[in-house]
Amino acid sequence: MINEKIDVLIVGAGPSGLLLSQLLHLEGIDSIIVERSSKERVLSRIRAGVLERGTVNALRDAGCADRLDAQKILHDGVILSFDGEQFNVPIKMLTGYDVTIYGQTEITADLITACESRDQRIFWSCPDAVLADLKSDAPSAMFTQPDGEKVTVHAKLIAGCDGYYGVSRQSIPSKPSDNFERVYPFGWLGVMVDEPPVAHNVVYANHVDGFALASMRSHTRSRYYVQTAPGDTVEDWPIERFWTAFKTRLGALGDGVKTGEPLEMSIAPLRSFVTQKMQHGRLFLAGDAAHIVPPTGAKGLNLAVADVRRLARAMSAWKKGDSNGLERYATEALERIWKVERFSWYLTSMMHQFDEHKAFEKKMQRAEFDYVVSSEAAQTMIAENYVGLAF
Ligand code: FAS
Ligand code: PHB
Repeated sequence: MINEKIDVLIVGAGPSGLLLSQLLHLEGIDSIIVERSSKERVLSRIRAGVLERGTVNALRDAGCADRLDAQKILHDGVILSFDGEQFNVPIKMLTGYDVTIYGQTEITADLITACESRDQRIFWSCPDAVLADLKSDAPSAMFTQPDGEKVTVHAKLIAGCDGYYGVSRQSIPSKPSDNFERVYPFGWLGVMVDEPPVAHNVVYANHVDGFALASMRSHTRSRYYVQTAPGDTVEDWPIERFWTAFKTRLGALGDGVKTGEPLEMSIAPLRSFVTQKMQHGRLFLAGDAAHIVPPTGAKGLNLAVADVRRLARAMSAWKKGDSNGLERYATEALERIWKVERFSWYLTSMMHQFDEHKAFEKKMQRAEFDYVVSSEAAQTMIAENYVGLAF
């Protein structure tokens, strides 16, 4: 039993929960984190790699960006490829901003290091958290520690940072009309390999065989993806099949791909999802707990950080007696969330092969690419979304 009533209970020790605890600590707000998985499992996850300016600034504000600033790679453009024809969108020339390459895995490690340096209380490997009394002024969470000890934490506020499959959103009464979802008829098979990246910028490629993405983690470690059919598993994709598909879908650029044995291979499903119910009583959702974007456009992690910055600011004001930010949190967060959902849906729709598409839809995809190539206005729309809308 945790006898004292803490300020904030955070559910989930992914980037959202860890960053929130760090930002709250800097404001003198005490929190406890409960995490379903072990620390090792959390640290082993491979996910995002492209950071918007707002995300980098948030990590700097949190005092967790030293390794990022030492190791980062800056990109001044992003390459769109259509049936082997490439176009580099000059994002820095059009917006004045770069994007930063630095893996989410590293961000998680940096945030956990910061938590441990200040003895942040994190209950790892507690998969059964139950939230209660969310509409009261003393909401609580009950969970069981690995040694079997039952723990009850009473808090003044609860932050649901536990991702799409977490308990927090499930604890909010909602109607079907509160939630919006599009499940895409394909997945992404991701490969990490210790070989130099094929291009100096990230490449999004639409090819008649399917989508491919060429990214990186450093100048010697590449992160590559190909679109896969619904129901495909990693077992359906021996590495030789992956390399053949990846090189083909990149067109002439594919000739320069340095192949190798994968450090990791995994398939992620693609969906767009938003719940309008980001708040219920003293529970506030942030990150993937509230929304999911297809990874085309590299927005998932960045959108989560935007929520966390907004929620941390609102909780800091609440601590000083001003609850307006918390009352407006969901409304203001959703305004930006929908714009980011739009961009992720737009790039996913433009750059993937859809079985249901007929000749007309395929022509529309190609026309969109040709319009971007011919129009600085269209390039600027892509650029300002890719570097990150202000928050
Ligand atoms: P997360 O899902 O990262 O973290 C939630 C945490 O809560 C996890 O540690 C989980 O174990 C924990 N949790 C869950 N249920 C719980 C419970 N009941 N009790 C306690 N803890 C609980 N984004 C990109 O921009 N680019 C990408 O390439 C990309 N690839 C992705 C691949 C995969 C497989 C997934 C799932 C997501 C990917 N994303 C990508 C999106 C991803 O980066 C998220 O946006 C980011 O992890 C969001 O962070 P969190 O909101 O912290 O959610
Ligand atoms: C990555 O580097 O993992 C990455 C880059 C861009 C995306 C998605 C993932 O859109």
